[in-house]
Amino acid sequence: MKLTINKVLAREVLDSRGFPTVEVEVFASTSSGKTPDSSADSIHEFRGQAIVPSGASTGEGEALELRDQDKARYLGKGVLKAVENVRTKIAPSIVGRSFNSFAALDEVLLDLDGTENKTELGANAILPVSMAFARALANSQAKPLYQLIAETFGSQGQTLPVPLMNILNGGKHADNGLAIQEFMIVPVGFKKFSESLRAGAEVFHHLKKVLNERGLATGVGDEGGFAPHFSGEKPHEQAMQSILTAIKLAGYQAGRDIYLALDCAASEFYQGEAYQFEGKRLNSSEMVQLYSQWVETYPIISIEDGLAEHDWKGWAQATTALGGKCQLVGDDLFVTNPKFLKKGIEQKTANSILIKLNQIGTLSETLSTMKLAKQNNYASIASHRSGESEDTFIAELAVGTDCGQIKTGSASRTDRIAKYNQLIRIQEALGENARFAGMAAFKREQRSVV
Ligand code: 2PG
Ligand code: MG
Repeated sequence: MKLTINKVLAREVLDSRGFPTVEVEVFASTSSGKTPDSSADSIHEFRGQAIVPSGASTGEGEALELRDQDKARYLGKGVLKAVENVRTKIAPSIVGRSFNSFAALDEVLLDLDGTENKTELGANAILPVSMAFARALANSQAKPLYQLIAETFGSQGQTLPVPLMNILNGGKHADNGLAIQEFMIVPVGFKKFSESLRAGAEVFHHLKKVLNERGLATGVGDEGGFAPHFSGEKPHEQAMQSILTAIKLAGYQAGRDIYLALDCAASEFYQGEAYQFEGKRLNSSEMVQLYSQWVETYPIISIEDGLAEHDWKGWAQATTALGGKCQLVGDDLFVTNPKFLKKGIEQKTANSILIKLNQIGTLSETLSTMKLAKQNNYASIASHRSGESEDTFIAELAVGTDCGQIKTGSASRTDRIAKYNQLIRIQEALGENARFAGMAAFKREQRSVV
């Protein structure tokens, strides 16, 4: 059944860092509902709402995030131009029109923009419309969003993802001198999502005690993880050691129940063809050697952006050395864009991709990238941005595509917890059909190929 768009509202709201972002509401009705003689009551109007997130360590190839650059407002970060683009360019082109899928609406949005990187309208104008319409469509069909996504993607929509929980923050998300941006725990060895989440939260609380006892700060960074300033030698290993201690104190076994994962966001410390790391300048092979040592020493299951986005040679070395042992995730490298993912597949670079809707700009394109990943046995990880909101779209995306992994921050800050809580609700709604991805999500041979 087609859904006719009646009204599109857009407004500037704030993200989790207190900077502006765009919220959109779409109001639509089923075309059969509106007959000339129907009473007001029989017209079924459906609503969808969405807020776009915003990154700090962004990849160069990301779709454009349109900012006003007016220093008098929000330090230049206002999004009134993007809001205006929704109101005056997008809304007039879609209001009154009917669509039977979100792909059909997305096509119109893409045509309207007409540029490769959404530079005409801004991805932060296009994406919230795409997301909000998908929600309105799911509502009109009286089904949860994850189910609509599953039907479109051709999946079952019953897999609760393993959370990759960023409990120790560094890089651009903290001011603590750690080059590596994210130290995550990955509670895989559990039967249910809620048990995995519980383990992760317990480790987070124990980590607070571990840091407290060492006299280290326990304030949290952008993604809700602690951001302590480790002094002395090898601060990155101190970070991993502290997490291992917390896992033990929480009563879990590292390397069985819970693993570690890193997002190095290495483009951020790559300067003049070298990695500025713990006071040294390391070349790509030295960086790969360091990761190899770490993978031998620590139960690391996944490394994201271990090399900079333009260092494809370094990425190739890393994939040869570590690709068989560890999940290697391209974030800034692939920017959720099929063009870059194809290059990675052709060159056998990395073996997984981070999925961020706002890097590419529509739900349909996001699903195409995930499809390409699946067909080539690359794992997809549904991901938040460091600037988030109460919007829980990525929880629906993770379950809907059965991708098996979600990266959505630590066990604190409501912007992060909102996604976990939505997954708990979905787990309950799925009842006996709910599956937890567990270790299978990290095993190439166990991931089903489309
Ligand atoms: C990342 C993300 C999310 P940002 O690098 O993976 O954790 O950070 O949104 O700042 O790009
Ligand atoms: Mg990243």
